[in-house]
Amino acid sequence: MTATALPRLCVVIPCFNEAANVAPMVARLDATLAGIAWEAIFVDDDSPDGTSVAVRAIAVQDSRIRCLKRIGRRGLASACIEGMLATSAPYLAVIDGDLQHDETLLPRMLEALEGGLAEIVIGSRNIEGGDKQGGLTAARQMISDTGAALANAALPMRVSDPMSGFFALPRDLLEEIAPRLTGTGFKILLDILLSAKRPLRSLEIPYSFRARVAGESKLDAAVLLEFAGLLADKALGGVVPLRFLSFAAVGAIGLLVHLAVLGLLHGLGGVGFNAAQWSATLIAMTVNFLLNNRITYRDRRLRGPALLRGLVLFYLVCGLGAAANIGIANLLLRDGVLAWGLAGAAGAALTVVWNYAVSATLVWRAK
Ligand SMILES: Nc1nc2c(ncn2[C@@H]2O[C@H](COP(=O)(O)OP(=O)(O)O)[C@@H](O)[C@H]2O)c(=O)[nH]1
Ligand SMILES: [Mg+2]
Repeated sequence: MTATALPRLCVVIPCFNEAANVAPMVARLDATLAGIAWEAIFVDDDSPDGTSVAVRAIAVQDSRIRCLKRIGRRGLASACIEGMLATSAPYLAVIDGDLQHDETLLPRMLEALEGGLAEIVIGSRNIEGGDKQGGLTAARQMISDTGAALANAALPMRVSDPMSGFFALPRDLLEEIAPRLTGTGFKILLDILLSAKRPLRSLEIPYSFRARVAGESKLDAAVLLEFAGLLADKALGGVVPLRFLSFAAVGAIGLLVHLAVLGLLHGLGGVGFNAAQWSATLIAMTVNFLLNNRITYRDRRLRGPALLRGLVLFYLVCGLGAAANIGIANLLLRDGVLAWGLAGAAGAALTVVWNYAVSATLVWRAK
């Protein structure tokens, strides 16, 4: 067997339920990258529509096409990172697998990197010549604009489209930054720019975001929350786990729900305090569970029978947590260690940590 030369460019294509877009994507890459040694890695999170089957059907005849299939995992950012780390090509590009990005930019991106014009080249919808209207609804556009403004406040350099999912960089640079990446959520480019520890020399090339033809978008309002989480994580130097922040924020919402229900039932409705307290606790725990399931653990989201099982477990975990909260607060108070306010706060803080640690391992265990 003879060895073949290493490709210059590896195109990393995150995809989830994009089976219908795989063959057209390969055909477009083949056309636009003629004359360049390239390979493509489709990173598929075990899509139910058989995306990986579609990739492998092409891969058996074309060794430039590879499939990185992850089981029991979800996440755009981590898919991109793992794809980028799975190649030895000197230059990397990331592009969506839904044909919304303009792949004809790739040769220019590679040229700019090879020519040393920039350390990172970004496909941008927000500069002159770019068109952001094409594939975005008004609401998505607003999220994107708000995000870009917030991101620029946190970044050491100006980037007009820091939320872009279409960019290219040398592998060396990615490997240098990789250990510091947060790797959760959707904003892989922003993660890279924030983790670089120095302003990267960037070049933005305008393009028009195309409308989706096949498949559907996986982004929703939770993305903005996730984005806030990414900024918080970077601001805190990655010491406090993001999930914990999200869990604690959901807990704070639960507390408000609890007080509101208690006020409604006991204060306004004249329901006895104990009954009102029990109802408020149950409702707040249920709201907490559903929010955590949707936001904090969206990548391990429970559905169907598992959702019910999880809810019951969550009641148990929180019930124990509440008992411990009262016990600890009483102890601290009895021994005169702390004043009642501080004793209560210490009890509550321990409860959040307990609830977080135990529900992460029992209710939403990683598969
Ligand atoms: N591997 C992987 N790919 C994903 C995941 N979520 C989204 N994608 C892919 O990331 C790209 C961008 O996602 P999309 O939903 O189109 O985002 P939008 O274009 O901003 O609406 C698409 O190619 C998706 O198939 C995921 O959890 N895992
Ligand atoms: Mg898309």
